[in-house]
Amino acid sequence: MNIGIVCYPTFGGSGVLATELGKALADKGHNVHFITYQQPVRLTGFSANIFYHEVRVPTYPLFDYPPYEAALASTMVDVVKNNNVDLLHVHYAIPHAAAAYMAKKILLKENKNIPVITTLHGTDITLVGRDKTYAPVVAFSINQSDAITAVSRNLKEETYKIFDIEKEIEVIYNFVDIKRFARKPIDAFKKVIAPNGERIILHASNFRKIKRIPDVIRIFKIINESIPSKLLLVGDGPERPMAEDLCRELDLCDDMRFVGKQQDMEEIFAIADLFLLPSEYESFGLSALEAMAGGSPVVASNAGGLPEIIRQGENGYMSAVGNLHQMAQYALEILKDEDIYQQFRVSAKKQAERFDIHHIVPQYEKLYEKCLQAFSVV
Ligand code: GMT
Repeated sequence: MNIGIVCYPTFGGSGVLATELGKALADKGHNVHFITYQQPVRLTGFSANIFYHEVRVPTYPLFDYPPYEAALASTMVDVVKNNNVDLLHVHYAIPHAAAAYMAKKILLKENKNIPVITTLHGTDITLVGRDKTYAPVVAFSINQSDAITAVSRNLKEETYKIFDIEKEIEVIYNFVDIKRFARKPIDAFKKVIAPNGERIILHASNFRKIKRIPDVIRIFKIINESIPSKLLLVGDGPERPMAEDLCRELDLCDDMRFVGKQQDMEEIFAIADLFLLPSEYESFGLSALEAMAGGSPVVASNAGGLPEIIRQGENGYMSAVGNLHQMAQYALEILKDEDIYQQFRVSAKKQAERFDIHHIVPQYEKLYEKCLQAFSVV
């Protein structure tokens, strides 16, 4: 198949997932055309079946806001026409589903009818999408998609609650490449972060409000008062300056390290002892799954789709959003006893295997085939 993939190329989970999906499809022999405004961060190395098409968004003195959506739709049309693309799979509804709808209509005029598949990832529905600034376009363009997928049951239910969706939403869970994440820790790296063998607590995110970064730091403070530990913070975003202030205010700077955006997350997950994700909402929590694949138990909020991947008391623990004290106690329960800790590690890896790339990618292929078949019958 020739597949066009549209996504955000940045460090967000939706772009990571879309890129990993494209790479996996290319490994299986499909031709994959990435259509993005920058090279996706996880699109590294050469693959004979992968093509990258940059969306250029020219500026003009008249434009306070360059029309990205029009540029994207036009690039989709161009890529589809010139590369015999069979279908377009767009990740994150805003504005990708609307741009795909526009591209589809233009292509139809030229007698090319191709399916558009939209994968909903989270805030494109629950936060940004539901805002009335975007909602009518989001609802319309999702309904115009030929197939809709959501990354968790929770997100599917939320989508039906928030919008009037006339079609079936299929749940296809996010995935992880178990083989890649099941790495031995690099001792030298571990020593830099925890020179005296302290426990390494990890949080990785885009540092947005929804991630509740102050909770991460305050949970760590309670842990740190009980056991020698270090907090490793990966990623960057609007909450970072506040987080640095809080670290100084709580006198934690010697035990916390901000390492910014990182490419080789598998090396970071490998040295972590526990992953913290106390978010306000997570449709899925891809970073938690990747942490589990690396053998880290997860302590998180019980928001959104997190209960679909975390098993209470087996591979991690969940508490109500904002219940810092309980989350810290759960983390200590896991970390204080080596036998318990090892059981959680084994269980975390086992759970991650259920979401292995080899189980999930075929579900997308099946959906593509179903869509193409429906189109060939028409
Ligand atoms: O919605 C966001 O915050 C951004 C989005 C992204 O692009 O990273 O994250 C969402 O998609 C991820 C991949 O499917 C999920 O793992 C995240 O849970 C989800 N984030 C939220 O729902 C907050």
